[in-house]
Amino acid sequence: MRRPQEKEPEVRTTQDLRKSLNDSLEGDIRDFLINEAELHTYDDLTKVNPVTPSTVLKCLQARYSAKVFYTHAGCTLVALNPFQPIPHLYSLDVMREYHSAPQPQEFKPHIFIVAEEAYRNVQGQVEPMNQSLVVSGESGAGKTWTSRCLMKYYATVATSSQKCQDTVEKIERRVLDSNPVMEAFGNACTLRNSNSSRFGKYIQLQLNGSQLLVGASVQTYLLEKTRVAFQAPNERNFHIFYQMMKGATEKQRLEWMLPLEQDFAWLPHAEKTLEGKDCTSRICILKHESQFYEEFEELVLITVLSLSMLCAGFLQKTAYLLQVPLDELQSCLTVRTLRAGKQSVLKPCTQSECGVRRDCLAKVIYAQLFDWLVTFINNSMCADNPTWCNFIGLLDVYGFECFLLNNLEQLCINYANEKLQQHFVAHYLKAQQEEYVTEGLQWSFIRYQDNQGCLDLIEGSPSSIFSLLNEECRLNRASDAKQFRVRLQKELSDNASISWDKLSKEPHFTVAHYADKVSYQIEGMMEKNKDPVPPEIISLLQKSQDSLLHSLFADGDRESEGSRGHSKVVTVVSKFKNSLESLMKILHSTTPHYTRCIKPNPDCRPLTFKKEESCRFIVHGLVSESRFGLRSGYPHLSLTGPEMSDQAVLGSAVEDVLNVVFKRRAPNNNNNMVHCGRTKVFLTHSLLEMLEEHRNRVRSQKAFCIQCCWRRYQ
Ligand code: AD9
Ligand code: MG
Repeated sequence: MRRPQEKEPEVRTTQDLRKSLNDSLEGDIRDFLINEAELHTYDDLTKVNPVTPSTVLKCLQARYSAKVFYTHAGCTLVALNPFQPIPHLYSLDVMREYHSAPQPQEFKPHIFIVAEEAYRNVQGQVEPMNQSLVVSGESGAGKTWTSRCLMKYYATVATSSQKCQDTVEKIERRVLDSNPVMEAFGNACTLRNSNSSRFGKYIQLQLNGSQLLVGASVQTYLLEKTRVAFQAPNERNFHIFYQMMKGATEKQRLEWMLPLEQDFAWLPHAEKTLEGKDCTSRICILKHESQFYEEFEELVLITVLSLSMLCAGFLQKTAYLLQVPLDELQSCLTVRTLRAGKQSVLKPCTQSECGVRRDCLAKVIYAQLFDWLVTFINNSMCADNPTWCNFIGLLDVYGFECFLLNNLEQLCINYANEKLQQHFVAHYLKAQQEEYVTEGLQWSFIRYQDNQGCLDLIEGSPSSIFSLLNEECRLNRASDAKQFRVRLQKELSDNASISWDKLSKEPHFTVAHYADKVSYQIEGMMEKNKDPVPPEIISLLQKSQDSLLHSLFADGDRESEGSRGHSKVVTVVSKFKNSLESLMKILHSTTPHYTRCIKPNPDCRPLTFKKEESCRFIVHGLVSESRFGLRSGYPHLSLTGPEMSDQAVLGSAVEDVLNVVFKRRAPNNNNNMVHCGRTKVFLTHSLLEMLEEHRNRVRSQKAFCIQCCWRRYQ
């Protein structure tokens, strides 16, 4: 709050000022600059001053070099991926230490602080409150790893009761077991991550009145089933295929008619290992560690092997393994039935149509299998309703994606991330905004990016990308990418979040997401949204002699092409939107805790920190979170007495106080360090820290003086 005519004061710690940071310095806060040599000691990014992308990045880099992987950013925890096992960081002893500490938040930043905070919150001071742990970050940043870590934490700390040790142990095992099984079926090696989750999941850990883990349930979101039949160059199919192929015994090989060294087109890059373990050892782990394994082995065999056979062109073997009549399998893949009123005409498929049908058979079996697996896992670990009263939910969805070519899968994934971002903004920023407005503060000093425009573009009504895609599907006409692009342009160009690259030859649209701009190709998008399943395929599978496979399709609830009336097409985006809306409802009804995982280098190299663009984007997000000290908003001093009618008077009083405290001059108000409201004075975390430090200094000086006097007196 320096007056304009005042002389520029001397900088106290000139030697600490680094030239490289000068550009990002604002006004006069140079006095309070961080010391770069000590950057790694900042365990909360809100304490870094000034908070700029450059200082935040430097701080994270310094901590990473010092092998410190967790940092607070106000209310968010930032987790840097070491890409290397750090066993001592997650040992049972460490878990117990955080769990038994009276104030775990005073310990070094750790994922266990977040875990423990949620665990304590569940019981609530007034009434129990369900909690959600939302783990976000780009692909390969460590979300799944972090979720596993959180599950282990609860499976350890929430099971200490002697009384029901047996049941608890069983549940704890089942909950932990669900991870390797679901990852085997739902994860795959991609360009970004060798164990990339190709589905989203929300696990609810159910706790009873004594806060013991008594069960769990899992909800999954949009499995990327197209991967079964198509893998981008240098990517792989789902892990389970390789694990079954490599892990089969000689006897099984014969029984399943499995060739020894067969190159399956659908199983590229079989030689790759996952986290240092090859597929043979992985399937062994799965067999030994998972109680589920035996129960679903049969199903796995049928589907996995038949799909592989199918792709290698062994129709006879496929029919045998699927236990369906060979001639019907053949005709279902090569002939389509056209219906005109009550009449039906058989029409041979072209070669490419046959390929599409084969892929469709594979996808529909795999998707049903995955759903069955999720139901199976839920049945085996979900507690009876009266037993549990609260839950802690762990959300691990696919991270924001931007490839060279992006299609419907990426649009859905990035849409999910937009929804989560909106939830974050709504939860933390809007609540604060309301308080500031009540206090009569100018909200403008908090700048944040509201992504409502982008969400309107994707899912809004009456016109949005989703609604137009759905309309195309309802019209049931041959999809034309160029025409669709024209429609998008006509109907949505008012929205600032959409644009088109005029030079691009392929029909596409570009969406400005909160994270980055992503270009989506339109070709194939409408077909993927329709996700048609020929009715012949469903009726074929219903005839399977295998009881499990038969049961998967018995009720015929999987809508097929033919069974759909034009008016009630359930498209991929409609289903996804609905499932996300239910997720958001759950999230809104719980207390959220955010962890942002950061991938420090694009190549997943151990202990390597590169300031790549991808990293920068996350850092920019963190800057806004940190800058505004979100732990509890701005720390504030509540004033007693009547409401201040004149905030200017209060402002100058605060200025005087700070001038006295800091002897020379207070930090400049233009730097947003102090804001005077009606009943409160809001300070930034950094100013608060300075005041605290000053108080400590004064106290120790006083103590020193007292000691001296005492000695002299003696
Ligand atoms: V994706 O959106 O599913 O593609 P995630 O889930 O964010 O992605 P994942 O958890 O799979 O990434 O982490 C990628 C790899 O980083 C893991 O396979 C581990 O090898 C590595 N990782 C992640 N976090 C840690 C950690 N805290 N300590 C050691 C880690 N290694
Ligand atoms: Mg993952």
